Amino acid sequence: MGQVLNVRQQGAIAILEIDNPPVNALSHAVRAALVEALDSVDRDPAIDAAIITCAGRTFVAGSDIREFGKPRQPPLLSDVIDRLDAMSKPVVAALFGTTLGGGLELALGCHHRIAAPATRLGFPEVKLGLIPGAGGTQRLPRAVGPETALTMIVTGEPIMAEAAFAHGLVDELADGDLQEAVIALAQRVAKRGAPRRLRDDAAKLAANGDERARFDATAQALTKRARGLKAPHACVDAVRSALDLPFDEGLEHERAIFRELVAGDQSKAQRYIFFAERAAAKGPGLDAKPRPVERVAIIGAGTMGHGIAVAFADAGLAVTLIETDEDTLQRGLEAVAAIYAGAAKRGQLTPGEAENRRTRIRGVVGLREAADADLMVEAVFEDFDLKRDVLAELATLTRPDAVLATNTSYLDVDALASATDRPAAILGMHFFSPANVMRLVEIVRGAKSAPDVLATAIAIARRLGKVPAVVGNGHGFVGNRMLRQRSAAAEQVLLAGALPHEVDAAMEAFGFPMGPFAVADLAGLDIGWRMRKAQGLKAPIADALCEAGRFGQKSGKGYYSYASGSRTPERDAGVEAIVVEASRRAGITRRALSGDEIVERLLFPMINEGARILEERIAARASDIDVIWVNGYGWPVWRGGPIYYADAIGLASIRDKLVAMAEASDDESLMPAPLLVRLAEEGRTFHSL
Ligand code: 3H9
Repeated sequence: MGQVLNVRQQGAIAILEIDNPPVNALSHAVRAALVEALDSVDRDPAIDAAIITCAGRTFVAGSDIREFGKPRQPPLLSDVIDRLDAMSKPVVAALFGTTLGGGLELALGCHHRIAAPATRLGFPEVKLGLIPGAGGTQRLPRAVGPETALTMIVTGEPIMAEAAFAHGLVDELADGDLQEAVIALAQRVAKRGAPRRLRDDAAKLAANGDERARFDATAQALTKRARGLKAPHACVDAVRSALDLPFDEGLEHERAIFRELVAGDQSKAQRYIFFAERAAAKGPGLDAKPRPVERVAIIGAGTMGHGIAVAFADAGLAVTLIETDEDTLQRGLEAVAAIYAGAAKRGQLTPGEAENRRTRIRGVVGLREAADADLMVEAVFEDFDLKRDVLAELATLTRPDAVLATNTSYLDVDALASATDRPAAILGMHFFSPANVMRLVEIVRGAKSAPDVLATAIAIARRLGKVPAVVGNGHGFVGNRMLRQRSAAAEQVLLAGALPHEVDAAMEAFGFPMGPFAVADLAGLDIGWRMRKAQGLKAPIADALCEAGRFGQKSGKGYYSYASGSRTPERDAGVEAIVVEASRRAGITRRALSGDEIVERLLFPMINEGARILEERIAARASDIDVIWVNGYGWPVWRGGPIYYADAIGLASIRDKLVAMAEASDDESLMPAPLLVRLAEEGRTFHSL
């Protein structure tokens, strides 16, 4: 291991520079070197103050997540911060880049903080199923007040340096050179005598009755959507102890919670997803240099097209949104305006920023307008011939180095590409609706997609703040192919005896934000109906609903009914009669199904399809499937994804249940996939592949 801490001296100031690429995580070597360096700063009479800073692209972005779950090796981060508390000389933190988690705790342990203007500061631990574990929940409320601290810690969202300065989290902003500014600050504070410690500063904590009521209301609002997650509640618990307990007892309470969470199943699953997300766009042929992208054209201003346009505009890119006629274009632009008006109304964006983003999207008529774009995303209606014709025309209009992406949910990307004269420039970018919100993008690798075309799509997806997962070309790719199994199983479960609300309740209890039938109503039932008809397939209940004009929320009724203007599903006796009648016609005697049985019958066929997808190499690794389901389909992150879940249950048990389901329903397609059978026989997991 190279040197992880560079120590140098400038006059009477010691500069401790952490050098642990890529993100200066606080691994054991860094912690040990810091304690040693702080000891020697305190001992050295020639030193008046110290600076903690970092080499590379960022100040410390957190503890080293890879060390969690392994035996703890002292000095711990809390020992480093205790050492800071015990210093006789002031220590100043020079912040830039992403000052996160343990990095922010280290900074809060220092006696002064200065930040470059572009710095982002936050506690993302909650996203790993954790709370800050080295004093963050006790020192942040002392620095910024309980409510701001609570919001930062429970949401995990970072704030910008300017806001941090306004809240008192940093003492100064460095307008010019950070290194010069921090030295000047260190020289000034060196003259002031004993260091100022946050542990001694309770001024912002003095919560009166009103403040306390506001704190409780904020806590309740922030945890409302926590759905099965333990960490958000634990964050509230820890921050509240900053108000209720003396500092050292608060620290002790925080540590106890952290230790419990870090050893628990939820955080383990969430840490697994953290690394899985970073792996999902890596692999052979995926590390080419991306082509530069500044100008983007989106073809089609429908639901997907305008949502994708907003995603690009949100990331600061100029977008040309193209339609075939003025009326359709205007409807798309109105939808864009409505999205930004909503964001401004909810306080997510200032009215000025919302307007800035809206005007980044220029609406025009005619494909020719795409000619100078670096990247085109075709998002026209999901119809093979239409998409083929649009892509073929784009290929003739645009520059030879432009990248052409098709946003398709099911279609054969190779067949689309081969209808153009530039198949190497083409790939799939499958966005999820609403495209400006959902994080997943399936990057569909065509047989001929050039390596730098793939790299460009991956880089741009990251720039949009999305999670790219590279998948192979095959009907429905990964996510929708598995979803189809779940939808078929859901129909079977209704026929067997369950009602829509029972199925939805079971899946929500499992941790999905919405049950499959509520989702179907939201998405619209007619698309699936049309697809089934085209393929000669039948789903007696879903078909009967569509035949009765029940297309979901848009028609005010689907699996549920909806009061005018409401999105709340209500049980509908008419639907329940259709379900019962369908069972009767199929000769099935209806019976009660438990929540557990419903969950197994919906999820195991999906997992089985995942095995086939892995066998066919449509997904390169088991964890890619988990990334897709967590980010695109609402799979509860604390359960780690369907393949992670399958491994946890044990593949032999899933194999046996699938066999039983196949036999009971006389449905061969439910028989366990060869890969699942082989792994189960060998006592292995999907992740061992
Ligand atoms: C914590 O601090 C607990 C404390 O309260 C105290 C405990 C007692 N550790 O994301 P990128 C790797 S919990 C280890 O692609 P970007 C990452 O895997 C932590 N590795 O870059 C990747 O490796 P590879 C709280 C880490 O520029 C590489 O660095 N902090 C860590 O898009 C580049 O990452 C967090 O949760 C880490 N902490 O984004 C912050 N962080 O190249 C987590 C990154 O092999 N990190 N790696 O795939 C992030 O959010 C982003 O990485 C960051 C940079 C925004 C920093």
